[in-house]
Amino acid sequence: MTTDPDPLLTDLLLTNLQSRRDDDHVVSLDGTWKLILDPYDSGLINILGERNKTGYFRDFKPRHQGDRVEYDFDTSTDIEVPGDWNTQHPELLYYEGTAWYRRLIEVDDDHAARASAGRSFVHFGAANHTTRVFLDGEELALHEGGFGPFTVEVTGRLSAGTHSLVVMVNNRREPDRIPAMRSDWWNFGGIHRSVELVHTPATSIIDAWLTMAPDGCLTGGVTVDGPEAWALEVRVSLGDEVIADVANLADGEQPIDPPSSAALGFERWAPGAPVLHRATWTLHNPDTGAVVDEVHDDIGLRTVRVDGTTLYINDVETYLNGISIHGEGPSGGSRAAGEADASELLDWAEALNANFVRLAHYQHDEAMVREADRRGLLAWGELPVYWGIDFENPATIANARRQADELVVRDRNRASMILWSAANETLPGDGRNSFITTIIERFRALDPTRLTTAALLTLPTNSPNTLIDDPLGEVVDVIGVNEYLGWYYGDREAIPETTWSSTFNKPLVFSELGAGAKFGHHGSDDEIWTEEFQAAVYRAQLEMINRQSECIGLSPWILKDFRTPMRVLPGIQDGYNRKGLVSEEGERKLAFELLADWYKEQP
Ligand code: GCB
Repeated sequence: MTTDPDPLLTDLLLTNLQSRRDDDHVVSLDGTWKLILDPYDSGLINILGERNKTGYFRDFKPRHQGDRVEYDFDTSTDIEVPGDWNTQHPELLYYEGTAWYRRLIEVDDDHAARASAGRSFVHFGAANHTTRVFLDGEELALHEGGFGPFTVEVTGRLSAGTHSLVVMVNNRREPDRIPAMRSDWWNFGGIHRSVELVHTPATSIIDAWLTMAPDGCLTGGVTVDGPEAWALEVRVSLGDEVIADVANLADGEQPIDPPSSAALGFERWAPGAPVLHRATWTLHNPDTGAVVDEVHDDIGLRTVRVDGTTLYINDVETYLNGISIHGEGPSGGSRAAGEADASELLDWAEALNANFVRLAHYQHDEAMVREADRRGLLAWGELPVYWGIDFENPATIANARRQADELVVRDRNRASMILWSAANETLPGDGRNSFITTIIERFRALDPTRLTTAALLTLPTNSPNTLIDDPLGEVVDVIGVNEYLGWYYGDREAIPETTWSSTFNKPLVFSELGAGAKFGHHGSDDEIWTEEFQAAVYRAQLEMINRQSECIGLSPWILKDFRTPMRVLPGIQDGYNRKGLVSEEGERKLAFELLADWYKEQP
């Protein structure tokens, strides 16, 4: 099925928001919003299938007695943003469909004057899955994808007074979406990350990035937009040093290519030893010296590369002692959001002595990657290209590409981020191969400095010696191996003797392995669902992994038990995948200490 893309489909993304927050140019729209559920989409479409003229997006009030308005945001349910709707109202736990959010924005005279002096944007950290944004009844943007950030321009629309921001969010599973019909995690709906109103000058820096290439040189880019762009330049500084001046700003993104000596005096960022330097991009008029706009970011400098089957960070051979993490908060089984959740999840990763986190299976909250930068943890970022994707559908490919852009453009200033993952457990085939190759090429075009990967569904063949020959191995830089020896297949006793290699002379990461255990459930290590059983699988796996010469690390499945409708075994799963090393409330299972000890012993 091919349809023309909706003209309101947005690909605008304003980055470096932290800088604008520091400078007081951001107004948070988080807090209590109003919510109307709409399983039949009747707030958008009337019975003739046309756009509903009195739809919920109009946020109508009856004007006279007898005026028929069949909804009222003011007296509807409250909902907190950021947050999923499923865990805020018990009756919405399984709700999949449309919900309408409304937030009134009060603009005073000062605020209106400030807005009219430049540009204004509403920035969404993420909303799952398809979002339509309306301001004062007018539709401004459509966004597809449940985990990527997006920005909607509202310049000229914020006069003094009260404005109605209405957001239609739909999380129905559809065959052409990403993810599609099935995933082993909860389909949390709603505006689950922060919403902010951002003010910038009329000509402003839309995106600015700087990172270290594998050869130790700095590289990056800057995008300026606005009527004065042609007359301006961007000065790029690192700490107190000017490292580049960038002109030709009217022509879209411009590269930043400082001389190779530019990075010399700066201490490197390394796993376990994070050092961040302030980078500043100053948009100015080179004739008058007037500063028009400025953004900054705290950036770590490190190199990452592979040579054959070895991974090097700052030219030091590095082993990834990792753990996979879902974007679910540390307690309460709801969608994770913000710094507090990121901090607690990464505390657990550090308690495990991990130096690496696989942020599975979709784009996590930006707070996670920023926190990983501050702590010196390496990270893997991933797209929700998961089971059952419609690989042949051009609209689905276009959507995946946009999601790739959102992930890379948001996170390419982060030293922690070393691997862009295009997919998880996809079945080989021409359509799949070409789809994922397109995504990998997109990653490389946007950011040639990092490595690419995909977690492959790797069933052991020719056991005990598995040879990985999935054609995707040719495309990626690092091969992710999801294997569940001792759980979904294979005898636990045989695990230590198993070998894994590929035909590609590339590093392997054991991106998933594990076993289910209910916290507090004890017994013999042959008794399924006990902590002892899970620990025994880990023991055998670690013995096996120790012997794999092509392996550069592992990210077992998974840090914490997480909600999923696929796991229904009463008394054991109760709606949770139990492969966590900690329970959904953070209680540590035996395998946690076992892995923590093993990581401590690693060089
Ligand atoms: C996998 C998937 C992951 C599942 C896990 C499991 O291979 O990548 O999303 O949750 O297995 O527990 O079965």
